[in-house]
Amino acid sequence: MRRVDRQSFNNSDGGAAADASERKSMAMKTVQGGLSAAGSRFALVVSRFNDFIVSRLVEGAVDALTRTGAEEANLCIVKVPGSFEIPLVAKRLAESGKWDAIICLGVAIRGETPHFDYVAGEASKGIAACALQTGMPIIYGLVTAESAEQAMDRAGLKMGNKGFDAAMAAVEMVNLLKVLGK
Ligand code: INI
Repeated sequence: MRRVDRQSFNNSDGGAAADASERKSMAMKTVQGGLSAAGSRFALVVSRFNDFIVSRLVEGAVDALTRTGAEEANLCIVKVPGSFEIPLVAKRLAESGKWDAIICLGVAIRGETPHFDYVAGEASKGIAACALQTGMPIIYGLVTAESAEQAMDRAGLKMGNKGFDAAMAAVEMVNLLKVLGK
């Protein structure tokens, strides 16, 4: 594979630089997590607010986990009142040492409330902070949408299922962190 990067492009000795670049890219290692969930343990933190849409995210997430080999006995759904409560519970679960990844699922709809921005913003910041503080894969599976219709599209209708995607990210991250080690 020939990689033409900015350095080789700017070098007057274009051919030699390109060859050097090629050698470098052949020696370069790519590290990524595999997609087997066998033997891994996942907790799903699930908001009850907008349950009629969030339940579809849960279905998508469980589908992804079981398709990739997770055993149902290694899955646990923990329900919280709303997305705002997700980070605290995700942190508690992460610190318990019982799980390999935490998958956070919720739906915030702008049209429904003026405090959408606070709920969505705090939940997002909290989930990110929680992952960094605990060093665990704490996966962001929140749908933020302008309307219920748009949220439904992202929960299994026109635009895939964000719950499925979040679970796949969780599986990949568990395996990536294993490869990277401590
Ligand atoms: N919770 C959500 O999960 N989604 C929302 O859209 C939402 N809005 O917009 O109000 C929402 N509010 C509840 C919030 O998460 C807390 O449960 C509540 O404020 C109690 O702390």
